Amino acid sequence: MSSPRQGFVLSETVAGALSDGDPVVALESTIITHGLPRPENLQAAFEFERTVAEGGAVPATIAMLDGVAYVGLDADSLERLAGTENALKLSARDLPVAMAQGTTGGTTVAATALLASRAGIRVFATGGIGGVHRDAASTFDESADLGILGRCRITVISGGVKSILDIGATLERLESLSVTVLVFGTNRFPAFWLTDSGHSVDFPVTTADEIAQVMAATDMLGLPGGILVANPLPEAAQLDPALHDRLLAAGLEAAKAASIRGKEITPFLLAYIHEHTGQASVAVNLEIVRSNCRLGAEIARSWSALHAGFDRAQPAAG
Ligand code: PSU
Ligand code: MN
Repeated sequence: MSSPRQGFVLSETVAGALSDGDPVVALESTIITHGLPRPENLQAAFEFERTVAEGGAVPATIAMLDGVAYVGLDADSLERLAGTENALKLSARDLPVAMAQGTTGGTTVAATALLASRAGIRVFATGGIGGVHRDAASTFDESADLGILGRCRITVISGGVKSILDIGATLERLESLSVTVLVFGTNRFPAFWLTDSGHSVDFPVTTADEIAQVMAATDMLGLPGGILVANPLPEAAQLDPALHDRLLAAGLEAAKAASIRGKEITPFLLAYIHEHTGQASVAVNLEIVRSNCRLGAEIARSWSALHAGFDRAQPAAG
């Protein structure tokens, strides 16, 4: 299977929006293949795209189909991906193998961020990002999401980091990698299902315009990496903390008992928690991603507006 030169196929809609300087928001697909139960996953994938569109930005779902990486998927492809039972979970380093072997899979935050930034997309909305696992001191298990965020100019809007991970260690690694971490509306870093992880950050931000200014300053300084925006749920919408703590402990035990390792750990724990909360954790999960899609669209609009301003301010420069 031959692949296009730049390593991905850009949809016409997304290409048009990018060349016009219109707002675009990238969306990942591991959440479709491994993060949500079927058949909610397809409905959710459509809904995330709709939410971005209603927010005034063009959605660009990114995934690998038969060895071709797509930036911007049409409805048929999205349906095929969501229905592919043995779809792979593809991090950045897996992309070249999938391309060579013609396989199909969902792209993780790392893989999506890489492809999006190569395509010129600056804003990416997701659920939770990967991070440092709780036993990383002995297993070295740290998601490639962190390293890629340290190297790609992209702003990722997330619900923070799930408590299945070591959140404190994840924040430390983001600091080491010079990833700017912002929390929307507060300085309390969220733990995805929970509004407050118990960790705080130095920089709360309150508007999308402010985030776009941070992006512009990142460019001016030549910082190589990205920005992580954590967008906490309001307390009334979070998962019941007592239920959360119980399930987390049981899920971690179950993973250990089943000797789950490496890239299987995150999907295993997510499935375990989804299964054992009935619909409660799935509903919270969906609300988080919707909320991130809304904020992502807003940031993408601020970014476009700021850029239009730059272009007017420096018409013939260079
Ligand atoms: N965390 C979540 N939901 C997810 C994932 C992480 O709360 O769906 C997915 C994302 O695609 C993320 C990936 O990039 O898992 C991280 O996997 P790993 O820890 O194996 O790098
Ligand atoms: Mn891992």
